[in-house]
Amino acid sequence: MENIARIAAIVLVFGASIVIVAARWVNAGGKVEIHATMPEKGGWLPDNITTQVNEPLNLRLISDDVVHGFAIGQSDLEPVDIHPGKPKDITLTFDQPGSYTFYCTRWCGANHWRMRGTITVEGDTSTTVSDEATSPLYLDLSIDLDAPHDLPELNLERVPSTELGQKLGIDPPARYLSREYYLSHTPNQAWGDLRSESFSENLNDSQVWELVALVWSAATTNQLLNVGQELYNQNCAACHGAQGRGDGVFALDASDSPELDSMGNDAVQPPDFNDPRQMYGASPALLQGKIIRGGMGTGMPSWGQILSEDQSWALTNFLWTFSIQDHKE
Ligand code: HEC
Ligand SMILES: [Cu+2]
Repeated sequence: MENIARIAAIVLVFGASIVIVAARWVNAGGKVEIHATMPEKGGWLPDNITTQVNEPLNLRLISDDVVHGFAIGQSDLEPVDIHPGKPKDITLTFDQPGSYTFYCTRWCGANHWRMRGTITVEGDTSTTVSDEATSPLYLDLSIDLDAPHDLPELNLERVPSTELGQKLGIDPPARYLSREYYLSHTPNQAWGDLRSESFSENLNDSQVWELVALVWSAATTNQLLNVGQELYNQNCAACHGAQGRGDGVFALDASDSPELDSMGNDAVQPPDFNDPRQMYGASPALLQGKIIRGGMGTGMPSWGQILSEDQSWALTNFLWTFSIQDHKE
C-alpha cells in the first residue's frame, strides 16, 4: 500500500534470574541499554542512538517505573511492552538509512506522548530507493495552521446524515467526488458550491447539507474508517475523548494537573469534534496538517514521525464520523 519501513526484529524476554549474567555479557557485546521512565522523570535514556544500515542494533529495554511500550514510527515493527523488572532484549536491523522516531505505546501518564527518541541510521544514501519526500498538502495549499480556523455560522437544523443524502436521489457531479475536491474544501465551502447548483434548486438548506454528507462519505470507505478508529482509540482518545468531545482523561487543564504545567503545556482544551461549527470550517487538508505537524504549544502532539501518510488520512477521514451521521455504516 505504501512505503512503510520494514525492520527486521528479534525480541527476547529475559527471566529475572538471568538478567545479571546477561547484563555483563551485554556490556562486552555492544548492546545499548535504553531506560524508560515517565516523561516527568526523564522519558527514554538515552533518547538518541546512532547505528549503521544493515547492521544489527542490539537494544536492552528496561523500565524503571511503570509499564511502557517501545515502537518505531512509520514501521511495521510490533510494539514491545516493557515491564518493570523484566528487561527485554531486541535486535533491530534497518535496511534504509534515515532518522527513525521511537516512542512509547503505553499511556503511562499525562505526558506519555512526549516519550520519543531518535535512532539515526547511517549508511550510503545513494543506494536508497528515493523517498520522494512529498511536501504535506497543507503547505501546497498554503494553509496557515497557526491561524484560528474558520468557525462559520451554519444554518443547520439537524446533523447532516449520509443516509438522508442517499434518499435525495441526486448523484453529485464527478467534480465533487474527486479526491482533490474533498481534501481541499471545507464542508461549509462544499455547501456553498452545492447550494448554487441548478440540481439543488428544489432542495431546502438542510437537504443541501445532506448532499455535503454524501460527498464526504464518498471520499472514504468503511475499511479506512476502521483503521482510523483503531488509531484514534490508541493515540487520540486519551485527550480527545472516546466520543471526540474533548473530554479524555488527559485533557485536564493545567491548574488541575501540575505535571502538565511543569512540561510547559498551555491548558488548551481539545475541541469538540461533534460540533459542526468547529468542524465544518476545516478542510481535510487542514485537519491532517494539524495531526502531522501538531503542537502549536497547546499540547496537541505532532504525529508526522509516527504515523504513515496513509494512516494520517485514515484518521482524518475518521474524525468526520463525529459530526456527520451515518458516515460509517
Ligand atoms: C496530549 C493530548 C492530545 C493528544 C494525545 C491528541 N491531541 Fe489533538 N489536540 C489536543 C489539543 C489540546 C488540541 C487543541 C489545540 C490545538 O488545536 O492545537 C488538539 C487539536 C487537534 C486538532 C485540530 C482541530 C481543529 O479544528 O483545528 C486535530 C485535527 C486533532 N487534535 C487530532 C488529533 C488526532 C488525530 C490525535 C491522535 C493521533 C490527537 N489529536 C491526539 C490534544 C491532543
Ligand atoms: Cu509511556
